[in-house]
Amino acid sequence: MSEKPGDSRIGTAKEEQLQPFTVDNDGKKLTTNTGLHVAEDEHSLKAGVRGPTLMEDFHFREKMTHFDHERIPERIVHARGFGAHGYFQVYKSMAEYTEAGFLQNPEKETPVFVRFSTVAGSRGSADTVRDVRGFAVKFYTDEGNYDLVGNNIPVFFIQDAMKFPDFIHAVKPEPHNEIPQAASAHDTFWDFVTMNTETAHMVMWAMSDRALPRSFSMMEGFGVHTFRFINSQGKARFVKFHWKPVLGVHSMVWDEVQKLGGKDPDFQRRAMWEAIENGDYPEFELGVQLLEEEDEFKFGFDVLDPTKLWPEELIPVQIVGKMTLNRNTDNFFAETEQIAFHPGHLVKGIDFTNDPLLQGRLFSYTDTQLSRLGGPNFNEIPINRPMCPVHNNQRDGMHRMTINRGTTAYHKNSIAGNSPAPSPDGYRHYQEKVDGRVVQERSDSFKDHYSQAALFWNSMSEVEKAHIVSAFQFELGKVKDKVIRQRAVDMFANVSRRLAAEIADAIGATPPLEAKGTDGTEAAGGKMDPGGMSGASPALSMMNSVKTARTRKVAVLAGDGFCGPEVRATMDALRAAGAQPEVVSLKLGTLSGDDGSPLEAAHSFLTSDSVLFDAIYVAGGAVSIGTLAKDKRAAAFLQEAFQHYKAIGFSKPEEAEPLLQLAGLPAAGPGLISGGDDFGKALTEAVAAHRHWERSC
Ligand code: HDE
Repeated sequence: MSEKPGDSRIGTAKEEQLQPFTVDNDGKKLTTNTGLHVAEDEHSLKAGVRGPTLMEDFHFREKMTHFDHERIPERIVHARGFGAHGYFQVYKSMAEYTEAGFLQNPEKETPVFVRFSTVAGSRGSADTVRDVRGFAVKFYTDEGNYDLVGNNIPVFFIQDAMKFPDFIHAVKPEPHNEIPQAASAHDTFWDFVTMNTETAHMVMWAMSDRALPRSFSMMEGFGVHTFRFINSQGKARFVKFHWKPVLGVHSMVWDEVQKLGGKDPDFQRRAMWEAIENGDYPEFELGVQLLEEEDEFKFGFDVLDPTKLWPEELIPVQIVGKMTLNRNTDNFFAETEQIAFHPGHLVKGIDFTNDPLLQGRLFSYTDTQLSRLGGPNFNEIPINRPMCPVHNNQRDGMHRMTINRGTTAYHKNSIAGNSPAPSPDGYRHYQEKVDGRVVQERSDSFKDHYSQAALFWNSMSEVEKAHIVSAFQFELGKVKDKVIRQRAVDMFANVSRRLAAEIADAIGATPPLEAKGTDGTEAAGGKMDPGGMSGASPALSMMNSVKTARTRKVAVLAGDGFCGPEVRATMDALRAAGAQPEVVSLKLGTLSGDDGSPLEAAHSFLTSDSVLFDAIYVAGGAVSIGTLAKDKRAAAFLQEAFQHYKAIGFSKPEEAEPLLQLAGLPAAGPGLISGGDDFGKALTEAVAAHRHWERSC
């Protein structure tokens, strides 16, 4: 059982299953892999103290051999990831729609393991790069493992799996010099985008702040493809899956994520690890959009096209349950690295559709595990084992763990009474009627590449639009080939002429003809009817998301002589709202307040940085502020937080004046909280607001 701080739960069934495989070395004697106690682990066996090393030193050889083979191939995509354990509970039975056992009983807790990831970067790349985030969930249900292998963006770049290797080759570092790492701002990516215009919609998302999430627990998840729910009467409906973060959907700004890449490349994994250790468990509600089969052709887009979303205003998202991540891994490699997801790991009551992207994934995921995990027995690795019994006639292969008894390994047999036998209530594929010629073509219904890209653009607030424009300007500004740059401008003029004109202006390209600064309604040439929408889907903007101070980190800038009562009251108010105030000072150690009270400085200006925090509170007390006002690093801390639209609090403007002056900051303005009777409450609200975009920086 877990006894980690913050883990209030007794432990999950999965944890119990993993228990026999975990090993604790505390107080144990060192052994070889065959269990022999070892007397020497620092000096290899030599012929004389200065002589050659001897082959017969089996402990040295075993130690070195194992080390030489420690690495396995990293994932081709989604190599950089981070995982945690948790559980899922449905709010009410979904029996009307699906037979899936884990969606029936609100009392039932189904263990899960979730792995979040970036896509393009290698395993050691930075967490905060501009990229899509993977959102893969393995449900260890009583009826077998179910994997919902999704992303934090509801659509994908391409429509057919055939193009996936090409797309990934284009976004990965260029092959001749392996540059740039974990970035799409280079020629081959934009060449691919502009030569394959089905990418338009997803590229709009990738250039938006959705690709810069504040944390894993503040991003949405999407199954992307259309799946099927099937109930016990055999009735099927189309379904799209959504994960909605309880903390709301929030992102960072570009300058901030770039700095974080250097200041703390582990920023997001550290945040999730610490949140779980602190008992601030990341929570996500599961939502479904359901569509009757007879409504399949009712919309202006093809419901099987993975570059299209179903606007929530047309097909509402029903919230059906919640996932809570409450336990960190014991071992990154054994759990997070070895977990093997596969969209084809299904349970009864859920099936695929003919989405051609999904169909190709069904082959790829098992195939890739064969080389990544070294053979066909990867489902026997503890993290991948189902919670229910496994009985079949599959045998042998590299790394086989199971010791199957008996003489038969075939079906049908009479020797073992024909067991294991298929059961009539087992999984059956949905009996969809299929009709057509064998062709290598794309359906005409997949050929509109711009309407939903324009829908996305039109749904953004002005702040979000401005961020999208500068993302394009940056990315295309890094493209060396002027022809590709121009093609991008011309392509995105189909989404919005204003967008294209603003991109062109920054990258030395020719603006699209008739650049009038209009929105996508005009640009899409009358095709703006993604299913009866008026041209905008408010659900796509992050501006109206849930706002809370929970888990937000607040830097408390203080020196000796801080105002004890004020600092205690303010930090208490922040903590009461779930925020985490942490003291930053000139150096580490214990500070002394004007009333003699102690305050532990957990960080110094050397070990910390403004980008690691969501907000700043300048502790009151003239002496403390006077000390800070002599240190340019304190001013830089404030300036940067101001430029990143973060809340900044100081209780007395006149007292804070010297520091504000050094930082060149105004004493009043959006997100600048000062004075007032209920300073702690006002600051907490400003922290909860996430960012103060009204501020002009
Ligand atoms: Fe993946 N994808 N993918 N993908 N994908 C992999 O599988 C692939 C796609 C996604 O944390 C690989 O085990 C193809 C869409 C996630 O371990 C590989 C196609 C979506 C993860 C693979 C797609 C995803 C992967 C690499 C187009 C969102 C990480 C290692 C047909 C719905 C899972 C591995 C984890 C990983 C193939 C497109 C999500 C190579 C062929 C669309 C979250 O098999």
